[in-house]
Amino acid sequence: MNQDKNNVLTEISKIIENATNIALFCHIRPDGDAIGSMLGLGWSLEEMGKKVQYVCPDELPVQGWLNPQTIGKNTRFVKAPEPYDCSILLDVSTLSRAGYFFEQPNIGQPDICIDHHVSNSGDAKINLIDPSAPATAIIVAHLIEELNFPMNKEIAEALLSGIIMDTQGFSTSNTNPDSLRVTAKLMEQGADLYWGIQNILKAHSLEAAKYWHCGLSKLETRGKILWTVLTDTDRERSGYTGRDDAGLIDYLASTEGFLATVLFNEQIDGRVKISWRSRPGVNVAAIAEEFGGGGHRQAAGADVSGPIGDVIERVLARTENGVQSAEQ
Ligand SMILES: [Mn+2]
Repeated sequence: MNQDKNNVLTEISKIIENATNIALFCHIRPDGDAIGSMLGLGWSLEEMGKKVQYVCPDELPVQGWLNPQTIGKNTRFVKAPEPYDCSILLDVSTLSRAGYFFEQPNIGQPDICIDHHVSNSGDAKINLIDPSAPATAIIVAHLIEELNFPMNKEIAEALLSGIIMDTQGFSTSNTNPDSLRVTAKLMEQGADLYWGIQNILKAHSLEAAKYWHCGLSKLETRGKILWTVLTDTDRERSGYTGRDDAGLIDYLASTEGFLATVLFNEQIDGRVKISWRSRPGVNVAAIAEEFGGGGHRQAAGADVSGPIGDVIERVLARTENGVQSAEQ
């Protein structure tokens, strides 16, 4: 480990040691890694006797995350925190991704940010960022080990759930030996890999299957781009209650013959949530950033306001551009 990272860990250790009431924040429209990282770190801090607030500024996803109740834990999520003496952002690439909370006046800078997004803007006082980690949960697992924080089966299970989701069951191009080493250690603590893959990654409802049907029936192509759209009507028709894509983008991304996949997901507030997936060589994080979003080279997202037809046209044109320059 380099000296910089050692300094950052020492700082984090000092801040946490002096704190009694810690607010953890994940990002809007949280995913399995955001929640798993928050729960894993939070439960470890609770073992140390800290009061922990689990701030999730948005609706919890319908699927693809570890619900504490399923492993016998009774953890409560809140939309906004009560007063705290230390704040930690997890899996949050920029402050606006933490929701409206930090946009209010007199809130101040968050104390710590732990993240793996290549687009992270370093908005906290102390930033522990590792873009080579396929999941924020992996960085948290290292932090817990290196600072000798408490670890147990539930903490390991929460962290493993984040790793499983962000690596799509160890199948993404950024899955590296370290992810597998960390996973092996979490399994030695009692985390159940098979349970996680079946119940967090693969499980879905009948409504989700019907919702997929809506998206699949509208599949379109533009050159080497595969794309589709999910609308509010699709949600109503299928009975799917989530505002996400129920994981459809990751299925579409494996379609042979395409370099990029785009999914447009109409939201109730007039915005369109866009998800990109790409083959190595096409950097969709760079494209997403131009639309105010961010993410990883092979998986990125953005929220764009405007009539859905206009948004689709602008985004596809820009993506086509990215795909063409990768082909040259
Ligand atoms: Mn993540």
